[in-house]
Formats: sequence, structure tokens, C-alpha cells
Amino acid sequence: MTNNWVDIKNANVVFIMGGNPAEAHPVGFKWVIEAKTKNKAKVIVVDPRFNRSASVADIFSPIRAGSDAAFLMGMVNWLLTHDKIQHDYVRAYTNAPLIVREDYSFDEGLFSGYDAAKKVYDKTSWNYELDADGHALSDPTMTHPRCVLSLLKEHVSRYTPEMVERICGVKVADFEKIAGILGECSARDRTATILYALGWTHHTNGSQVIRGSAMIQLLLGNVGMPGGGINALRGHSNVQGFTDLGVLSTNLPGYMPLPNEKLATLKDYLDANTPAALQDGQVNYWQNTPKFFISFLKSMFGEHATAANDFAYDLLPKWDKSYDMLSLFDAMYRGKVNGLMVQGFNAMAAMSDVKKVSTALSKLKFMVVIDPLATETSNFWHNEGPFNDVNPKDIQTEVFRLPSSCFAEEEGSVNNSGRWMQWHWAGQKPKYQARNDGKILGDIMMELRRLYEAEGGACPEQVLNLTWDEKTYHDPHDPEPKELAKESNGYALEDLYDAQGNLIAKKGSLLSSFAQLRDDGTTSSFCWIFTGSWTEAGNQMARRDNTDVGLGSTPGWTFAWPANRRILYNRASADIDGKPWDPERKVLEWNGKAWVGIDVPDYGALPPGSKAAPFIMNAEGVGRLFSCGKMVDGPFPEHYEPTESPIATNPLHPKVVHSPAVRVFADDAARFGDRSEFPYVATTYSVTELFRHWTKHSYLNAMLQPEQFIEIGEGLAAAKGIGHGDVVKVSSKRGFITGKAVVTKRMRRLEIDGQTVDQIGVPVHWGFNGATKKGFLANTLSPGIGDANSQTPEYKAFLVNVEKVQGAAA
Ligand SMILES: Nc1nc2c(c(=O)[nH]1)N[C@H]1C(S)=C(S)[C@@H](COP(=O)(O)OP(=O)(O)OC[C@H]3O[C@@H](n4cnc5c(=O)[nH]c(N)nc54)[C@H](O)[C@@H]3O)O[C@H]1N2
Ligand SMILES: Nc1nc2c(c(=O)[nH]1)N[C@H]1C(S)=C(S)[C@@H](COP(=O)(O)OP(=O)(O)OC[C@H]3O[C@@H](n4cnc5c(=O)[nH]c(N)nc54)[C@H](O)[C@@H]3O)O[C@H]1N2
Ligand SMILES: [Mo]
Repeated sequence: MTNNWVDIKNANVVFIMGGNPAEAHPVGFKWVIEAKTKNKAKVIVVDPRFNRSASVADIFSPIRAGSDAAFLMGMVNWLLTHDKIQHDYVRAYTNAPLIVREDYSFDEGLFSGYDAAKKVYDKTSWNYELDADGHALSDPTMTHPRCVLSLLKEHVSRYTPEMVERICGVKVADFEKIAGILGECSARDRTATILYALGWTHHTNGSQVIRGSAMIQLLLGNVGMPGGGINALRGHSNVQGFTDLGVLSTNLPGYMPLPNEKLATLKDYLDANTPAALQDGQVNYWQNTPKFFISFLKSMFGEHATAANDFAYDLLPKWDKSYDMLSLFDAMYRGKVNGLMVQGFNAMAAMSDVKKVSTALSKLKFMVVIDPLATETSNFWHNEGPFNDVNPKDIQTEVFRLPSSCFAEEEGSVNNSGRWMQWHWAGQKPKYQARNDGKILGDIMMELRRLYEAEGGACPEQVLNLTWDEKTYHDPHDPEPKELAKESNGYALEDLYDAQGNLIAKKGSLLSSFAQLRDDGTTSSFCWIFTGSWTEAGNQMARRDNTDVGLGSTPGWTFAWPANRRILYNRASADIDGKPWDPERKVLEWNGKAWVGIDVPDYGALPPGSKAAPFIMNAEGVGRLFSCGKMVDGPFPEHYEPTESPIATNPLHPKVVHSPAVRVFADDAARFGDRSEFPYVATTYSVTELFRHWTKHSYLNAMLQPEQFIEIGEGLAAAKGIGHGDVVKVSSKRGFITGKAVVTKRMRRLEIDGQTVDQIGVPVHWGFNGATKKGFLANTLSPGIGDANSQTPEYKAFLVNVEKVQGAAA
């Protein structure tokens, strides 16, 4: 989230699309209700289903799953053509005035630079035209034909309300009503918050959908504002911490990339990841990459990281290609992986295309599962009849189960969607043979260390030089969460002085701010964005002062990264002179000498009038309506049909129907179905009563939602002779599942491109283990293809058929 849960109460409009917080975030949803009741906020829900969030919304529109990019680009077009944008904000704080290179183009579904043979884009042309200093050319009048605003207008002009209706099935009247309400938030004193989650991310163009929403918020002047922002409703209670700590195959902590094999030296890495400012006078915060990265290396390798050996850069693994889950399981499927460690992950249930996953797991030599429960993954080799039709004799994989504790049995921090790092304490000790994850990993690590010490082997220094040792932890077999938390925060390794020669941190003390980090090996920090979370003043995450300093902000409650900032880009809540756009919604104000207000200002002491713009993490300092360099599938979002589409074409450009930059694995094309055999759109989602695939092991939850159900609209049910409670078989090209039919008005028929389209709802929680009824895994149905940027599987738009199972008892 750019903002935080409590801040939702400050919104005038709550726009919920691709998320269902009433159901998946029922506690946080109280802030939506607060906005509605106390702030008279309008709540809008756009979802394939009339869901529990929709039940308290002022406006609901159904939409075809997988068509959100068209809706959002339609919204951008509507805001631009109706002049509902915050002009001063757009001119000063976005890249709308910047001029794009002459060789950039978009034609019939393809951006410039496409290599059809390799199915990848060369992104060179997706950039600004630069002057001799390397700064982007700009036209403050925003009329230059190649300024971002002009190109954007042209790009979205195809997305008329009629085109939105044709692609999404959203009626023109509904669309215009929603656009009218959002458009009002271009006023300085009105804000909309956007709440989204998996309904946007689980698509082949999911990242672009989210960019689309960010573009709307920039045009409305809502980023940095209380009651505004782009707010991802994060999943597992600590999945925010997961990404913060870089637990993705090509990432490092603090949103730094893990080096790839082309970056052979420290200098190569720093050159590639330390941007130069793209406009004069910008903060360009990533210019500090060397400080963050070298402090990270010091935290990893301690005294073994010296200036003379490039701070042990050589010991850091380098990636050759992404090892995202889809490619890892594909490699396994092709017999290229020997062993797998699975920690807190139920791959059989959670990954798409279960049949491929179980085939993949059966080709391993061994698998170690660290989990408190016996899951479908640790039991993948069990023959469960129709639900898991395998022959254990065919499976060679040796499975080891290491029982772990659960979150309530250990202390630590949990980072919520609003970036609040909240410390919690263990409720009880792990029972029986279960151990905390730190203890399990500690024992494995120390055994590896012992073996490398005893036997040597290839590059033993990668293990032996790590700071995972007696000097760092009281017991390296069982590092304590508080030791790890302090390591993340970071230490002064020498006495540190500021430019005036004042001592700012004594050797060995905990740092209080990432501004203290150095690139000369005198500081360490495992995750620079966490610096300040555990200082010499104590554990800042354990603070529990809930004094409201205004607008619901409680800076004394826990610690929010970065720097305890509660609203990111908060400098943008004030105009270029430092006056709040809306005096009623004052976060910061320039009082002539300093920034004062209720939040930590985004760029230190720089006064208004300096050239620095609020989007300090971008080298150009402004928010990007046109994305340079980062996205792999285009600088503007574009609608592409899902891999399995219910219509024959892409109404926008029939020559390029699907995302041209999406990755398809060799054998998988044969695993995709088409609309002649599988005419209905299926989407998947969660229910409140179950959490993913684990609370089905608890009897109370199992009683509330005992078995798989399938939501089917009344029209389709009538046409197929399906009654409420009948057992139905839902099949895709990849397999079938059965479940009880819930025939409901909540799923409506849509008109898409002149054709009737029915959608089917498949909640995802059941399987063949646990206290619920034994059943199929919903992901038997979903395809193994992912978002072009993030590789998140396309769980939420694929094709199925549905039939009543004759003779089955209701
Ligand atoms: N009770 C409970 N709470 C949970 C979880 C749980 O399992 N149970 N899981 C947690 C996790 S890990 C996560 S990531 C979050 C997920 O939180 P959410 O993303 O809110 O959960 P979902 O139910 O997957 O999907 C949200 C909505 O997206 C809609 N949708 C499906 N396809 C599309 C589409 O193409 N476009 C649009 N606009 N909407 C679509 C679905 O109908 C659903 O209403 O919830 C967390 N909270
Ligand atoms: N079709 C479809 N598929 C989906 C989704 C969807 O919406 N539709 N949602 C996707 C999303 S957003 C997510 S996050 C994934 C979820 O995928 P998973 O994370 O695989 O799902 P969980 O069932 O939450 O599995 C987590 C496991 O962690 C174990 N566990 C709990 N606490 C601890 C602990 O302290 N230590 C250890 N070692 N283990 C612990 C639990 O027992 C459980 O087995 O599923 C994805 N799959
Ligand atoms: Mo999730």
C-alpha cells in the first residue's frame, strides 16, 4: 500500500476492483465502513461476482474476468476526454510533460521493438528524448505531440465506453456512472482510494492492470494524499515482509535485484543499479544503491567482506534465468531438478495445473517439507482415488517431513499491507517434535557448515564465510527472531561521523536511519528499508502508543518502513509551494523553515522551490504515466485476451489477440483449451470461513465450509438443467473437479463482443487432506501460464465446461 488500512477512512470514494476485502480482509474492511458511514464515501465494486464487498457497495458492476485492463484504460480515456484530471499535480508531479523518443510507436497491438522470433521486446525506444546532460526534454504546456500526455491520449482513445462494454461486458451507463464519481476526485479536496488484490494480479497482464490503476490515481492527483493511493490488500499476514526481504528468485532484501551472471564484478552491479537523475535537481534515491548494497554484503559476510575483495561480491549467487515457481516446476516436470525444499508452501494446492505439479514432484529424488501439517504436497504420492489418481509405485521421490511450529508459537514481526512492522509474541511453545523454522534452518545450516569444513567441496567460502556463526547469534543452531531483526536494521561497524565531524553512531551500536548507511564497509544492514525498526532506543516495532495525531495517523504505534512514513510520496499532498492541496487533509506543510505535519516528509529538508519532485524513487522524480524500462510488455497498459478466451478475437487488434510478451513453456500449449470445447469463463477466489488450504484442517472451519461448491448463474443453470445442490463436473483442458452447484443471481450473464458469456465461480480451499470432505484441488483446472512481468499464474480467467453429474445424490 502507498497508504495504510486506517487511512482508508479518509477517502471520499472507495473503489474496490480485483479484491474482495469484506471477505478476505474482514478486519481491515471496517475502515471502508468507517469511510462510508462517517465520511459519506461512495463505495464502488467491479467484480465478476456480486460478492460480500458488493453487498455493502453503493454501485456494483459485473465484469468479465480477465478484462480489467480495458476497463481501466477506458477510465483513463474518460478522465482525459472529460477533463477530469488534477492539472497542477499532473504537470508538476507526473511525467506527462516529458518528451518520448521519436522511435517509440504502438501499432495494431504491438509496441516498438518487438522481436517476434524470441517473443520479447527490446525496450530501448520506450524512453525519453534526452539532452546533452542526460536529462529528459520537457514541454510544460503538455502539447508537444510526443510528450507523454499526448501519447497517452492517443493510446487510450480506442477505449471508448462502447469498447469497454464490448470487451468487459460493463454497460456504458454503469461505466459512465462510475467514471463520473471517480472523476469528481480530480478536485483538490476529494480523494478516491483504490483497493485491489488477486482479481488484478492473477492474469497474464496483471502488472499492467495495476499500472493502469496507478495512472488513474496520478491523473486524479490522489497519490500521496490521505484517503488516496494504490492499496494492495496483501495476502498471508506477512506476505508484505516476504517481498520486503526479497524472497523471490531474482531479488534481494529492500527491493534490490540479485545480480545476474552478466554482472561479473561489484562495479558492474553498481553501475547497472545506480541510476543517474533523469531531470535536473532530483533526489533520485536509488543513487544510494552502493550504500544499501555494500551494507547488505557486510551483513552477509562480515569481516570476510572487505574493500580489497569487492566486499565478497563473488560469493553472492548470480542468476542465469528466473527461478519463479512456474519455471521451477516446469524444470522439475522435465526431470531437471533433483531435490526440493518446501517451507510453508502447499504447492499441490496452490500452484496452477495440479496434474503437471504432481508429475513434476514425482520426478524428484527427494523432497523436504517443513510444515506443521500433513499437506497435499507432502502426500502428493498418495493415491486418493479420483481426487489424486496416481500410482505410488511409479513415484521415486523420497519425502521428509520436518514438523514446524505455527506463527502463534514464535515471536517476530509481521508486516501488514500498510508496511507496518508489528512485533508479536509467542502464545505458547511448539508442541511435540515441532520446532520453530529458525531452529530447523539453523540445524540444516550448521550441518552444511560442518560438512564443508570437514570435506571442502566447490567454493566452501559461500557457506563458511557467512555471518551465520557463533559471533553473530547466541546459538547459530537457533537464531532468535530479535537477533535477526537487529541484523536487518543494521549496525555501525566503526564510529560514524557526519560531514561536520560529529559522532553520529558509536562502533557496535544499532543504526537509527538508512541515511547513516555507508558504501565503505563501515555499516551493515541486511534490509535497508528496515533500518530504524530496532535502534539503540529499543524495538520500535513493539511500540504500542495509539495516539491519533490527526487523520487517524498513529506514528507511535509500531514502525512503518521506510523511516516510519505512513503515506508514501506524501510530498505530493502539497502543491509546489508546499501548501496542502486540501487544508482539511493536511499531511505536511512548509512553514517557511521546515516541513511540519503528521508524517515523516518524503524528502528530508528540501524546501519547496527546489526542483526535486515527490516521486523520489524514480530517477526523473515524477510519477510515471509512461513507464520507461521496467515493464517487459509495454510502457502503457494494453488489453490482451487471456490465454483461454471466450471470444474469437481481440476487438482492439485482431492480429495480436494475446499478450505477445507472455512466456509459454514448450509442452504447455497442448494443455490450453479453446472455446468450442470449453465455452465458459471460470474464475477462482477465497471465502472468509477458510484460509487458503490450511484451516481446512481445523474442525470448526471445516464445519462452516465442508466441501467444494461451484457458483453458477441462473441462466446457465437453467440451460444445463442444473439445480441448486446438484453435483456438477467442471472440466478444463487440464482435468476436472466436482462440486455442489450453488445456483445464484450473483453470477450474471454478460454480452461480450456480441456474444453471450457465462462465468463460473470456483472457490479454492478444498483438497484430499484435512477435516473437510475429501475432494479435488481447484487448481486441477487452472493453466500454467503467468503474468509477463511477475510470472504470477493466471488463476483468475480460464475456460471450462460444466455438466450435471447424472445420478449423483444432491
Ligand atoms: N478468509 C480468508 N482471507 C484471506 C485468504 C483466505 O484464503 N481466506 N487469503 C489471503 C491471501 S493469501 C490473499 S492473497 C488475499 C486475497 O484477497 P482477494 O484478492 O480479495 O481474494 P480473492 O477472493 O482471491 O479475489 C478477490 C475478488 O476478485 C474477483 N475476481 C476474480 N477474477 C477477477 C477479474 O478478472 N477481475 C476482477 N475485477 N475481479 C476478479 C473475485 O470474484 C473475488 O471477489 O486474501 C487473504 N485473506
Ligand atoms: N486457483 C487459485 N490458486 C491460488 C490462489 C487463487 O486465488 N486461486 N491464490 C494464490 C495465493 S495469493 C497464494 S498466497 C497461494 C497460497 O499458497 P500457499 O502459501 O501454499 O498456501 P497455504 O495453504 O497458506 O500454505 C501455507 C502452508 O504453510 C504452513 N504454515 C503455517 N504456518 C507455518 C510456519 O510458521 N512455518 C512453516 N514452515 N509452515 C507454516 C501451513 O500449514 C500451510 O501448509 O495460493 C495461490 N493459489
Ligand atoms: Mo496470497
